[in-house]
Amino acid sequence: EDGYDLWLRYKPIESAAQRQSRSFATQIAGQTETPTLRAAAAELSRGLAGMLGTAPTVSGSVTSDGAVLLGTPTSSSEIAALKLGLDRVGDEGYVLRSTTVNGRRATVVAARSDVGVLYGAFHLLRLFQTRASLDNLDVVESPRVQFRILNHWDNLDGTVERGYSGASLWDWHKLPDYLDPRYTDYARANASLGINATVLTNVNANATALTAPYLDKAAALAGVLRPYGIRVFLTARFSAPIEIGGLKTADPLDPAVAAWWKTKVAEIYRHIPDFGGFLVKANSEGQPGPQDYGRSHADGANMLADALAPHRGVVMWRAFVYSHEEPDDRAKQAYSEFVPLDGKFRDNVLLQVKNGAIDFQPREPFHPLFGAMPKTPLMMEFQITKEYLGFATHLVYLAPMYRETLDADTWRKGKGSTVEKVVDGSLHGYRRTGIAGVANIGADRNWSGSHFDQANWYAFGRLAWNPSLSSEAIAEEWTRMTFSNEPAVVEPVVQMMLRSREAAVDYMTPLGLHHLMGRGHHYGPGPWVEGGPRADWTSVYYHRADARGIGFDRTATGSNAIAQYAPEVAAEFGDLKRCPEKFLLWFHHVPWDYRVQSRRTLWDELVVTYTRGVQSVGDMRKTWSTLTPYVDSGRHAQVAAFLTIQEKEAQWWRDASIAYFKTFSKRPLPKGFAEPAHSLDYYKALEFPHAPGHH
Ligand code: BDP
Repeated sequence: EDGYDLWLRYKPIESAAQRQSRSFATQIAGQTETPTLRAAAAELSRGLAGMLGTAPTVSGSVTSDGAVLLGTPTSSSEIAALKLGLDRVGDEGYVLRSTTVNGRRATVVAARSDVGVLYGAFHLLRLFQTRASLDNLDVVESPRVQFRILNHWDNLDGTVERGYSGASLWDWHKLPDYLDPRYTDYARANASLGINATVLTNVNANATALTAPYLDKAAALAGVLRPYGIRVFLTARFSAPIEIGGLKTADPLDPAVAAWWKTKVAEIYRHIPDFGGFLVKANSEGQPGPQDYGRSHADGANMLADALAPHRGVVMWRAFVYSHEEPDDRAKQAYSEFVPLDGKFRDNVLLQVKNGAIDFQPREPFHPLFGAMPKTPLMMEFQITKEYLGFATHLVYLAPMYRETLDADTWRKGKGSTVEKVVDGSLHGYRRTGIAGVANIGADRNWSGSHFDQANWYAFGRLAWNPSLSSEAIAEEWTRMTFSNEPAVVEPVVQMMLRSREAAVDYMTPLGLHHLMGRGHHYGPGPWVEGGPRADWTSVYYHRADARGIGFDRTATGSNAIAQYAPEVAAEFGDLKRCPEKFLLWFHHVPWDYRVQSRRTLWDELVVTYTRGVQSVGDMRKTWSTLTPYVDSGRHAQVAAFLTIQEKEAQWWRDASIAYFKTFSKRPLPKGFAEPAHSLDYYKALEFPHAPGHH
């Protein structure tokens, strides 16, 4: 196996259990005349045939015991007659119910909409795939979040910004005439998770994507994705009116500019009638934006929102901003710029906020914007591609990281005001909600660059549908579907996955350290990085190590970034004694001899933690090596090889970091801990020869 089939492998169920499973899927019943219902029936056929060894018969209505009846009250009078109370599942939800139809035992997959039926079909398949009970089903599901959207950072030339899985999936050259079958498999995989939207193009946008030939290509893709409930979005380069419109300005308050966008948007909708809208990165890292004309982010977003409103499109405006002038603390900038704009955005604007205030680090405290803009729908932006987490060769399961942010308490409306409630809209009563994930999908056979990185795509999708799911439950589902239902596999693999993120934090950036990676490509350790165009693109800016200690003082004696949190949170983070140790050096500059919870000195604790990270990877490698009998050799070998790379590089991170920070701490390593294998100069001189994903 090469991983192409993802979690939709549909391998035969062990023979002992197959007969039992078959009795729940003798027949696929229902009228499936729309493209989406056809896709649902086709997926059921394919999945059940694979797992049961024989394809169920197909019938317009239920005629045998063990039928699966699928449809909506419109497509099926049998479903209409069942009175399933479908109103409660909304436009995308579904019901799975064991019942009797025409005197026959049946499992019903029903929804108000076709796409709900499709999602329900995938859920039913998942029950088969994970060997869950199929008796007495009474499942009622609906998504908690409205826009469950992937952000592809894909360029029109086929490269992918921060993508580690080969070239872009979109073959712009052959579109619109050739529709690679992979597009359909991509749609199936996303629909299996309930992902309902995708941004095809990079946030560092190219206006060419909005020209007629490219709109034809995007429309062709939209045509493939539509039956699977996926709407297409594009990134809008703010200066497009100049670059492709021949205007002299892109000033959002200039009537000619607004008119240009209105016309352009109307043209897009002629190509793609259900176009979702724009994702915009403006006035950030050199991208053009409204501030170039002395206008605010709200002026820019609202102008685009007005163009999209007649077509029911939305703007996802990113809050990841930082200006040309260096701020005293980059972590503070988004909050400072956007909080004053709360309530100033049109109805069809969502503000897309990264989970933390710096940039997708292995660990960041939650972004202070969450909870601070009650009148503006804030959507979450997670990164699925592992830009700062060892690319595709390091095994890091990201659900625990996503969970950590969603579970964080903003305290904005008292205890329990979690980020999860901000994002699902319940805390502030947002009318629109969304979760975006920066995709890790590329043209590699296994889609994500490694087998375990598929789990991060999977976990993102499952959490976008239901942001309360546990990391463990998601890992278990995924492992069962991707590798095996054998307890000898499920248990150790889930444990490995659950520990993996903490392991990476330990060997890369323990105790709240951040932004210490190699310059530019962001691979490997670079705590010594300094100089260059901006201080906040260096490592020394973030760790601030000196003879006294290490860490970024963000309390009142420093940048006072803690003041951007609710008083209860600020009090906790700002107090050296109360600050969670995992964020210690994020918020405090701490003396080397400070005693942490373990009673070790900070310096000793750092060394211990780096070392533990390396050991954890060694443990993962050993665990994986015991699974040879259970996992096909192709996938087993690749994971094993990648774990070997990861262990070597975890050691590199540890040794290089210790060699460097030692020059400040000037303290010996604790007893029994090995000195770095090489000198600091050796590590500094290492050049990472070729890093994908950085253009
Ligand atoms: C950073 C990436 C950069 C992206 C930027 C963004 O290094 O490539 O363009 O974020 O989110 O993480 O816009």
